[in-house]
Amino acid sequence: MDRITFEQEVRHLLERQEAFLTRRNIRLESSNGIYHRYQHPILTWEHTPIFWRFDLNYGTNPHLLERLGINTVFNAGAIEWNGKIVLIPRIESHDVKSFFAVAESDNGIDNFRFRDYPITMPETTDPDMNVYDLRVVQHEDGWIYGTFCTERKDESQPHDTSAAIAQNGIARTKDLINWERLPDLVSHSPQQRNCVLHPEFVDGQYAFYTRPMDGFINTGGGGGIGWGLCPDIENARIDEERIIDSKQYHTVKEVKNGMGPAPLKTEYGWLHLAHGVRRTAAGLRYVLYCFLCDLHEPWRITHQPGGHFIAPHGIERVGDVSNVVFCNGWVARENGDVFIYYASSDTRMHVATTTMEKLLDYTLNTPQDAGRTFACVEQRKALIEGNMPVVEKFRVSGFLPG
Ligand code: M1P
Repeated sequence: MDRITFEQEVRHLLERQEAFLTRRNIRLESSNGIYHRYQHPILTWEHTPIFWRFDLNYGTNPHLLERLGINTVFNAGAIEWNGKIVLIPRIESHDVKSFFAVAESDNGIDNFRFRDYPITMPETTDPDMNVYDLRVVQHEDGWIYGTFCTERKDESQPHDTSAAIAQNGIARTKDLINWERLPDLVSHSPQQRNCVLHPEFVDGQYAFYTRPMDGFINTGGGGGIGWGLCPDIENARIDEERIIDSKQYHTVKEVKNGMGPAPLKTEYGWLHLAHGVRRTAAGLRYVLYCFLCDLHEPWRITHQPGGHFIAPHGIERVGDVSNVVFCNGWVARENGDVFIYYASSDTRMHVATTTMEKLLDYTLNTPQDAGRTFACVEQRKALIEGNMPVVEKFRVSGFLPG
């Protein structure tokens, strides 16, 4: 390619991306009345800047080849910051290392744009092999915290090249630009993932939702969402960890579960979004579910609707790890809107929108999992029975066939 063609090609790349980044997202009709999905994913590898991937200098890249590819953009932390919606996703390069970067949008629905540089996340004295799934929490101590998974080789199994140890990394910032890395969370569990900092002090201490695990993939006997207090965030240590939401046979969280984003404070209690995992013949299936905890005893669940809140749908079912939805970021706005940022199949980010009023109605009034088929049929029959007078009216008026 000669220099003039090279420059035209660069311009073409940038123009094409600009058109893609500025396209509008369309709200889809809701199928359940609870939330709306949107036509397009909000973040994908194609949203990452061209200058993160290509060397744009003719002298060193005359064929305009991509030098450092991006594979996927998913599992984003979220926060409303200076009037914008800020997402911090897990960005996975072709080399399968993940990193964090800030993407911002004015409306939280479309036109998300990455800042020029990724986040420089400092290391501890024990360098991370990989970091991912950041939860962003504005804590009442005045800091914004990021808690994330840090993964390192399991040196006790030198011959198993996939043996890894997951622990919870902690960093904090005041401006979402400069991050101070704190020592990793210490707990009695050999592995930790999906740890989330509670936004307020509890009994004067920091409080964490945890997910103790025996192995890197399998949670083993201690599976479930845990809770523990920690007096010092600068040397975070949980001595007593108790399970507050256990995995359970023949439910959406049969194999494992994990906390999603930090809970939202409401007048009825702390509202949570978590993921539950079930084993199927096609592999693991990840769905999202909600529950509410007591305002003054945030470790005590008061309401838990049965079944899933969001499950993979359509194109969401397919990706690098198919049949997965995962959420570690949501934003409750002052006007009552709630934006739920969820990823599908470890590949891309989506938004679903609802209101706090609807979310609370869903969580407070959706029946619990009745436990077994007979009881579930009774539960459904009660719903149908209550509806029959309405159905009859539609039948009499000819709107429904008799
Ligand atoms: O691949 C699905 C998810 O698997 C892990 O989540 P969990 O620890 O709950 O099984 C994480 O690697 C997560 O990033 C990923 O989306």
